[in-house]
Amino acid sequence: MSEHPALSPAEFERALRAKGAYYHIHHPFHVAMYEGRASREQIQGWVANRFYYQVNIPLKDAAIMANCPDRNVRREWIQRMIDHDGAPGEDGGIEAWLRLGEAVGLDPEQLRSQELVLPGVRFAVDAYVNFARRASWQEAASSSLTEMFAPLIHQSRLDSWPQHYPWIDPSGYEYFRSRLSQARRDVEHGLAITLEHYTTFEGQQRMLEILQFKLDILWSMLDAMSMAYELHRPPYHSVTDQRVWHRGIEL
Ligand code: AHQ
Repeated sequence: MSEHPALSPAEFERALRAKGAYYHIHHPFHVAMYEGRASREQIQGWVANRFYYQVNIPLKDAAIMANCPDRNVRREWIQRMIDHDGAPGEDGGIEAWLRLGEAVGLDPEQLRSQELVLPGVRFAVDAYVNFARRASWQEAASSSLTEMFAPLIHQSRLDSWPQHYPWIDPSGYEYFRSRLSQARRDVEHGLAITLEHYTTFEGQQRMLEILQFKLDILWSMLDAMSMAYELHRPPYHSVTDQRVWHRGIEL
């Protein structure tokens, strides 16, 4: 039996929201973006690397669905996959992200090839998907709650990019607009699951640890991008000035 009483739902939610202090909105790479100090290469690199995160979100959500025996939860959770993959014959968030890629001057095929994805970004995103595959569906569902802070970050892009980056085609901002309402709806569902599932002090501490894990994922993605596009130390920079990825062997 725990020596600490469980936090009340209001106290627990306050503790979750306090983690916003570590949200990647505060990462210097993002701050430079809103302040208009990001280079074209930094913005293009961010879009190309975040594409890997976006195409993996449906895999993460499918893993949660596969582990969840609760039909009512699945019926609601499936909307997240549809938001990104698109309903059959319809565009979804992944197409919107490809349009963001074109808007910043990237070829959609280059995004789809994932050749610009940095190892550090790949490792962070894969850690998220693999966590969702092996964790309980409740733990994996609650790890999405970094989106409590997401509407603010999407709105800050909509507010700042047009004035700072007139070279970006404004049609590319559709994805950020779509997430303002989708994220709020998803957080309501994820928070309800979280407040219901973690009812002991230990469980609540575990959830805060999981949320910190997810915050670490988002932060370290930007660390990899900072090394490559701000500090000009991309992977293997000390042994070649070429971008390194496995192209297949020329026979
Ligand atoms: O575009 C984002 C998105 O679709 C999701 C899904 C959600 C999850 O299931 O973990 N998290 C998330 C996030 C998206 N955009 C990020 C951004 O900064 O643009 C924020 C990120 C999140 O806060 O977890």
